Amino acid sequence: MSLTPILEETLIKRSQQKKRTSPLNYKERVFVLTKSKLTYYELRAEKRFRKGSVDLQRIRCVEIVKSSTTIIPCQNKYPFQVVHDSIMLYIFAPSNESRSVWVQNLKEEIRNNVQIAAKFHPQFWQEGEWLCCGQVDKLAPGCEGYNLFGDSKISRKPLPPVPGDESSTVSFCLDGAATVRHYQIKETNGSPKQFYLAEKYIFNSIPELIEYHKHNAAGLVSRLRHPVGDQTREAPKTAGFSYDKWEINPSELTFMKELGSGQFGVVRLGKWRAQHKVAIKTIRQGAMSEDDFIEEAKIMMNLSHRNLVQLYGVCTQQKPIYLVTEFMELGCLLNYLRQRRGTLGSQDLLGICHDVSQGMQHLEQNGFIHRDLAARNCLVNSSLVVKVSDFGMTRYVLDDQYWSSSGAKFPVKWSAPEVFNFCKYSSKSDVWSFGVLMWEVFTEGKMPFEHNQNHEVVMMVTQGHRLYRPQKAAPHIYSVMKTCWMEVTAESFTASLTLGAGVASELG
Ligand code: 4IP
Ligand code: ZN
Repeated sequence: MSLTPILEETLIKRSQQKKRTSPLNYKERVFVLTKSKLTYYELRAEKRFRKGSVDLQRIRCVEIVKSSTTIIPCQNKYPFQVVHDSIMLYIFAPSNESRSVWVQNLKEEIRNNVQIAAKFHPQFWQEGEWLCCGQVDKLAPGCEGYNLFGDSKISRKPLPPVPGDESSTVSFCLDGAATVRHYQIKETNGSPKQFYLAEKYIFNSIPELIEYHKHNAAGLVSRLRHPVGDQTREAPKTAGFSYDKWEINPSELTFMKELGSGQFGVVRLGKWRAQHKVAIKTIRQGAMSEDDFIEEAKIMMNLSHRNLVQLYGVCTQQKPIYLVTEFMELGCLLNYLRQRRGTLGSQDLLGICHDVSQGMQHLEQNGFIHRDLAARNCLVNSSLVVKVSDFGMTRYVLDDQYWSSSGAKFPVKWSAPEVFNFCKYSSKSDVWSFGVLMWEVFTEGKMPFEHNQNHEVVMMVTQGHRLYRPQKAAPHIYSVMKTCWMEVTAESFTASLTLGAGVASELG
C-alpha cells in the first residue's frame, strides 16, 4: 500500500556531493514520492533505472530555495531542498506550481518526523559557502527559523489584498515575471509608529522602507523589483556597479576547447564559476546588431523548455560580447545524423522529430518565430535529447548574404514560398521548415534538393514540386511532411503539429 505513488514527475537534481570529491552536476531524474520514500530514476530508452532514494523518516527539512539572485545552470528554474541527515538534496522543478505541489506534499508526509530541523538555510550551499549567511562550514547551523507549515504559502498564489487595506500593502512583480507578491506593511506598537516588512528591518516611514527593500531582499523572497502597474523597467546597470540577471560576469567564465564556429563567430566550451559547463559564443565585431539583440536576449532568457537550448546570459559590458548557453555534448543534429547513418531506427528518427516539435510548439505558444529551423540549428546532448537552437537569431545577422532572399547564404531550401518571395515569416513558415527538417532526419542528414541550386528550388517549389519520400519514412510519416508543405492550408504549429501528439502516439 505504501508503495502507491503520491507524486511522480521528471525533475532535475543537483548531485548531493556526499563525498568531498563528488562532482557537481545536474541530472534529469524521474522522481517518485510514496508514503515511505522519495526515489529517483534515470530514464533510458523508456526504461527506468533506480539511482537513489531518500527515506522520508530521515528528512529534516523541505523548503523552497530562495534563488532570485542566483543563476541556475539548468533548465528548471524552481529549486527546492530536501535536507536528510546532514545532506542537501537540491531539486529543480519546471514551474512554480510543480515546486509548490512537491514541497507541500513532502511537508505533509514528514510532518510527524521526530527530527524536524529548528533552523535551515534558505539559499544554496555553493562553492564552499552558504549564499544566505556567508558561513563557510557546510554543517553550519541554519540561519533562519524553520517552520514546517508556516512558510509554505510562499509558493502558493498570493491572496488578494484585503479591501480598504491597500495603503499598507506593497505589491510587486517577482523576477519580472507573472508572479505578483503582496506584502503587508506591519507597524510597531510603540510611539512614534515604525514600519517593517521583515521583522529585523524597521523604518520610520513607508517610503524609507520601500527604498531600502528595493535594494535589499533582507528577509523577503526577493528585493522589490517592479511596482505592480508600473511597466517601465529600470535600465540595465552598468559594468562595475552590479550585474543584472541577464548579465554574466565575464571574470566568472573559464574558456576551454573550441567547439566550432557559427554565423557570429567562434563557439567554445567553458565553465561558469569553475563548475558548470556552458557554451560561450564570442560575437565577432560587426557580425551582429548587438543592441537589438541585447534587448531581445532578455526575452529569450525566459524561454525555457526541455527542447530549447537555454540562453543563460550575456556579457555585454565589453567587446567582443559573449552569449552563454547550455552546453550540448554531442553537437549539431545534422552531424549527429550523418555520423550515425544506418544505425538509427525509425523510432529513433521519430523521437528526434518529436523533440524538435515540442521545442517549436513552445516557441509558438510564446509568440516566437524561429526563422531558420533546420537540422544544423538543432543540438543533441549526452542524454540524446534534441533541442532547438539559435531561434530568432537571423534577425541580428549583419551579413546581407544571409538574410536577403537572393543572398547565397539564405536558407531557400528550408523556406516556405511566402518567405522566399516576400520575407513573410510566421509560425506557419516555421512549420514548413519543420517539414524539411523531418526530411533531413529521415534521410539521415541528406541535403534537401541536393542537385539543385537555390534559384531552381524557388522555381520548382513555386510550381508545386516537393521533396521525395525518404526510404525510412513510412507513408503516414511522409504525409505529415507534405502537410507541412501545403501552401494555402498550413495551420499553426499547434494545430498542424497535432504532430506533437501524432508523433507521440507513434512513439507508443
Ligand atoms: C554523480 O555524478 C551523479 O550526479 C549522481 O546522481 C550523484 O549521486 C553522485 O553524487 C555524483 O557523483 P556522475 O554521474 O558524474 O558520476 P544520480 O545518482 O542521480 O546519477 P547522488 O544520488 O548521491 O546525488 P555522490 O555524492 O553520490 O558522489
Ligand atoms: Zn544560511
